[in-house]
Amino acid sequence: MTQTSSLPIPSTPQPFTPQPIRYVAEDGTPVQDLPAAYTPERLRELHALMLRAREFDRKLITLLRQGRTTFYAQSSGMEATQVGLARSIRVGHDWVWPYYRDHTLGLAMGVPMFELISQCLGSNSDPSRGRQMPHHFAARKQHFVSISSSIASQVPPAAGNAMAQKYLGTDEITVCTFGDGATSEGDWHAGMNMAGAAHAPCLFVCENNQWAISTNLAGQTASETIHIKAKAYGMPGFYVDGNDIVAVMEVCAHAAQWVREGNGPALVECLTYRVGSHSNADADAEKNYRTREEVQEWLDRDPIVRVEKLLEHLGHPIDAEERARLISETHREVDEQVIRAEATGQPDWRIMFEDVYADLPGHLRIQAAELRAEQEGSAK
Ligand SMILES: Cc1ncc(C[n+]2csc(CCOP(=O)(O)OP(=O)(O)O)c2C)c(N)n1
Ligand SMILES: [Mg+2]
Repeated sequence: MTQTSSLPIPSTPQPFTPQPIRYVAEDGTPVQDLPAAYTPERLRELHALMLRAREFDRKLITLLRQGRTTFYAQSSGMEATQVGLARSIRVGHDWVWPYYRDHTLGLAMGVPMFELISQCLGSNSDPSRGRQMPHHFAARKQHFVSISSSIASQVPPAAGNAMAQKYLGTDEITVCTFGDGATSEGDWHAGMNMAGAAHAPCLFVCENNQWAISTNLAGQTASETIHIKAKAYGMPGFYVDGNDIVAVMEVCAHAAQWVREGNGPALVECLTYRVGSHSNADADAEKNYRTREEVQEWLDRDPIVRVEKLLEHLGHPIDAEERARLISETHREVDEQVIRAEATGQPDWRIMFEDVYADLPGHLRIQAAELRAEQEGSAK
C-alpha cells in the first residue's frame, strides 16, 4: 500500500453500488487505501497520458478552425475514463469496438499519433486513405476496430465478436464502448441481450458524459442510472466515478478479469462529463442547452487536476515547469505529425474504386470512367 493510514482497505469492486465507486476524492485525498501499484511514478505516467490527450484536443480544434480537417469530437473532461480503460485491458490481444469520442482511448492504447492525425486530415498516410469520415480511425495492431458514427451500431457486432471468442476458446475479451445516448438505441439492447444470453466475454463500458448532444440524461432514460440496466441482461453492472482514474482502472480491470474468466459479460458505467462542445457541429453548447454553472461544476472536478492533487497529497507534486513542458512537448508532437502527414499529399481519386472488389462491377467501372473524364477535363 502506498498509504499506511486508517483508510478502509479496498475490497473487490462490487456491482450495483448506489454511489459511484471512488478511490480519490475531488480534493485529491484517497478515500480508501490505494493499491500498491499506484506508485508516484505510475500516477505521473497516467497524468502525462491524460494531459497529452487534453492538449491533443486543443490542437485538433485549432486544425478544425483552420479548415485542415472537417470533423472532430473532443474528449476533454473524459480523460480518466478513457486512459483508465486503456490501462485495464490487454492491448493488441483483446478487441476494442469503440465509438467516435474514443481517440484518447486509442492514444493511450498506443495508436501512433501520426496515424490518428493522418486519418483526421485524410492524407495519403491515412491507413484508411481518406475513405472514412475524419476522426473515425481504426488501428490494426491495437485491435481497435473502425469507428462508426451510427450510434450503438458497434454493440451487436461486438457481442458477435465476443461469441466468436467464446466459440474459439481464446482468452481474449471484447471491449465495447458507447455513450449514455447510445443506451436508448435498439442496437444497444439487442447487443446487450445477445451477449447476456450467450454468456459472451464482452466488457461493455458506458462513457456516461451526461449529454447526448442537447439531450440530458433525464431526457434519455427514466432509469436512475445506466448500470442498473445490466440486471435485465443477466450481467453485473458496475458504477464508477469516471473522473477518478484509480477507480476506473480498478473497476475496469476487475470487470475485465471477471469476463476473461468465462463468467459472461459485464457492464461498467463511468460517470463523467463532456466539458466541451459535442463536436464542431455544436459550437455553443452553453448558449443553447446547458448552463455555464453546470459546466463550471464539472470543470471543478477535472480528472487531470485530481491526479495532480493526489500527487501533491502523496508528497510528489508535479511542478508548474514540468506541466508546461508536458504541454509544449505535445504541441510540438502534434505540429510535427501534421507537417509529416500533410507532406504525404492527398490520396488519388482512383483509390475510391480500390480495395473492395477483385473485379470492379459494371456500374462502378462506368462511374470510374466518368470521373476519369472529369478529372482529365479539369486538368486541361
Ligand atoms: C443512429 C443514430 N442516430 C442519431 C445520430 C446523431 N447523433 C450523433 S451523436 C449523438 C449523441 C450521442 O450521445 P452519446 O451516446 O451520449 O455520446 P456522446 O456524444 O455524448 O459521447 C446523436 C444523437 C447518429 N449519429 N446515429
Ligand atoms: Mg453522452
